[in-house]
Amino acid sequence: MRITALAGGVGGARFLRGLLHHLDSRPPAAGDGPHEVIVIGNTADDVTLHGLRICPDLDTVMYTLGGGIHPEQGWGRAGETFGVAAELEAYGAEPQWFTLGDRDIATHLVRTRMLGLGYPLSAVTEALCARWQPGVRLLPMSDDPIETHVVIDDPDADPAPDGSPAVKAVHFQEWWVRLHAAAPARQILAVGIDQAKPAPGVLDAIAGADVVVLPPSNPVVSIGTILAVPGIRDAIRATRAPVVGVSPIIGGAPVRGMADACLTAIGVETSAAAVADLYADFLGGWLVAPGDHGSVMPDDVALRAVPLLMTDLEATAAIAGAALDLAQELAGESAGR
Ligand code: FO1
Repeated sequence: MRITALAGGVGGARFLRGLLHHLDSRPPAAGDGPHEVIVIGNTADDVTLHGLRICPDLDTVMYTLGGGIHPEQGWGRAGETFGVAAELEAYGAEPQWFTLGDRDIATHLVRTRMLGLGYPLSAVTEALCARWQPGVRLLPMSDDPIETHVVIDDPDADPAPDGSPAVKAVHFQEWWVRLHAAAPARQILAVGIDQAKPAPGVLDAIAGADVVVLPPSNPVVSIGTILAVPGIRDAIRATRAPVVGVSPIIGGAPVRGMADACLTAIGVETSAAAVADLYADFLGGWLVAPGDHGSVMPDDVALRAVPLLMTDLEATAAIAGAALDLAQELAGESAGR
């Protein structure tokens, strides 16, 4: 089975780990080759700090599936040391609010050097994954620079002449990590996305998929951003593959992260149904938690209620299995039509 998944950071990576574990126990259909998973990763969280290009969502998928992730954090490396970070602090090198571990820095040094030599991000990611062997093909959504920036009130500046509060734009990482998404986002902008193209292989991965899966990643700054790369949403709407998603919201709250702050910023209710609505133009099936089964869903989206807490590998594998089962039902129906 060829599965293409759109993934953001921690939640997406954890889901993918469960998906691979589930596929280990799901023999390919007769005549099919081995299962193949292609991951289209969000790159708009990317940031340049201390002269290094950092790709948090790509690294979280690579480390999680490659066995190097810090398991509790869901980002950065296991067994980290912070010698370089301590030295940077001693120099007063800003910013101090984004902690880079020594092992993680090696990833950013290799990436920054290759980008500087002219390699596209997709080639850099392939090179880094050659070491980590994540068991999936990890594609950046685009090789072009895209960065999420957040417009927030600027308490230090005078109000505008019309009296409206002064605002400023900060990089998503500053809003997310330093401000804990506590400053209300007046706007969330993916800077550069209109000029961006899907990375090589991305559109083919969508068109050639047997199943397209949306893990429970942030619907605004992860999945939403991937969908906003010109050409990607159209490809998902056009693919013959059933598209099945897993709600990142359980009972009106995000399982982790701060998807609620992001949804509020775009005027969307924090609910499983409201997120499904964001994908209504292509979504075939939607997994929600048992308590959310009653909520009104967009038309012709097949709903399944399953426990959605990714408490451990087996629980996550069961969610992934339910998503694939739903996709096969949908494929069977459309084949039947
Ligand atoms: N998140 C934090 O809350 N604090 C940090 O200091 C931090 C450092 C960091 C370094 C590398 C990296 O790949 C991720 C890091 N993150 C940190 C997480 C990051 O902000 C998020 O994983 C994503 O951007 C959101 O999905």
